[in-house]
Order: sequence, then structure tokens, then C-alpha cells
Amino acid sequence: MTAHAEYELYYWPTIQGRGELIRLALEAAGASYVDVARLPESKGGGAKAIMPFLGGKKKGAATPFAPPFLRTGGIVIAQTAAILSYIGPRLGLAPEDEPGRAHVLQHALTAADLIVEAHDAHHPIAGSLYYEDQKSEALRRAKIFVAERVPKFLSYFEGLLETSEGEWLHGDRMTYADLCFFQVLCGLEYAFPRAITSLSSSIPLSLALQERVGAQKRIAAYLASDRRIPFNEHGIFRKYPELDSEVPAG
Ligand SMILES: N[C@@H](CCC(=O)N[C@@H](CS)C(=O)NCC(=O)O)C(=O)O
Repeated sequence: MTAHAEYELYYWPTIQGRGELIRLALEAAGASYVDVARLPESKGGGAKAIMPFLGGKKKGAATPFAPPFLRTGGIVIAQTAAILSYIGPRLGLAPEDEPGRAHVLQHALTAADLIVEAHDAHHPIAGSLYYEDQKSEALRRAKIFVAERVPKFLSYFEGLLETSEGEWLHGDRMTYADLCFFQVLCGLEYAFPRAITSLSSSIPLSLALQERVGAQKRIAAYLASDRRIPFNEHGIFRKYPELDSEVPAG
């Protein structure tokens, strides 16, 4: 079923989550890939397809701890940023030079840190508990996330764009770091629209980058397709209006 695809992505089939960062890279490059768990179970898909890789009794040296993971060229790689740094150069989404590649990985990891905090804003106690069972803690956590962390991360990325030698986070070519930042901005806009609106005048270059990424031909086609899973309240970025607020001035 997946024999003809160069890349097999394994990620939870009903959410964007961290898998979306890999999907965006594969889509941006027009790579041949299969989103395995999104296939019907009768074709080897579903969440069931993920489980055998996660160890069980037979663990290997590079067994993934959690999805996303990618199978390509006979190997399986996990950890979103590690996957991107492996496929980035192969997909034309990373710089040629080694310092440039390190910087792009740095930016992707910073976006990944922000993703963790966006998740913890609604699940500050445990991912295994329902939101409703940690709502009071989430309200406290989200208030600080919106007031302190979102502006700090976004002004950091805006600063990178102000000093970049091109219009992308690293120079004049789009890399997988730009795709990560794009996804984070889309997620924050979905989950924290009031916060992002109140910050928008201070992050013009970031918003322009988001628009540029979204307008890339392959990305635009992907976003309009049913391959793009809509944001929903099972993923990392969740629209819980009670957690959203304007960023306080100053
Ligand atoms: N640092 C890892 C985090 C992976 C991760 O947390 N995956 C989530 C879905 S987005 C998961 O299924 N986690 C299961 C678990 O942590 O037990 C990465 O960036 O890929």
C-alpha cells in the first residue's frame, strides 16, 4: 500500500499536531508521501498503524518514543525537529552551509518550544486528564502564556526577520523553519485570536511571512485540500475562548 511513496509519515490521523510540521515540509516540496494513519484500516492505516513502531516488547536502538515519525530509505526517524533536519536538505528546505543548517534547526526548535507552551496553556497539569479537570489551572497558565510568553516568542521571531539578510527567517530562501513558524502563527491565530489581534501591529514581518508561506503554490493547494485537517479541540492549538485575552500593553 505504501510501497511507492518515498516518505511514510506516521502521525495521529485526526489532528494537525506536530505531524503538521512534517506534512507542511513534504507538501511544500511536492514530495511523494503517504500519511499512513490517515489511510483506512483496511489499507493498513488508522492509529493502529502507529503502535507497532512504539516499541512494545521489541525495542530497537532508535525506536520512536511518540509520533510523529517518518520512514524513508529504510530508516525510521522520530522527533519533529530531527525529522525536519534530516529531510530539510533533501527537500530543498534547508541552507547549503552547515552554520546555516544549525541556525534553521535552532529556529525550528524555538518554534517547537512555543508549541509545547501553547499545549500546556490548556493542559497545564497532564495530557492524560480532561481539560475540564484542569480548567482552573489552565486559566491561570493561559493568562501568563498570553501576557508574557506569546509576546516574548513573537517579538523574538520578529527580531530574527528584522535582521535576516532576506525575507525569510534564514536569508532569502524559505526553509522548514519558516514552515514551522507559519504553523505556529496559524495555530495561535486559531486558539488565541484576541491575543494575536492585539499584537498584530508589532509583528508585521511575521504576518507577512505567514501570508507568503500560505501563498506558496503547493502550500496554498494543500491548505485548500482535504489533506489539511482543520484545527479542532483535540489538537495542540485549541479554541477555548476563556483562555484567550488581549495582550496587556507594555
Ligand atoms: N518532542 C517530540 C514530542 C512528541 C509528542 O509529544 N508527540 C505527541 C503527539 S504531538 C504524542 O503522541 N505524545 C505521546 C506521549 O508523549 O506519550 C517531537 O517534537 O516530536
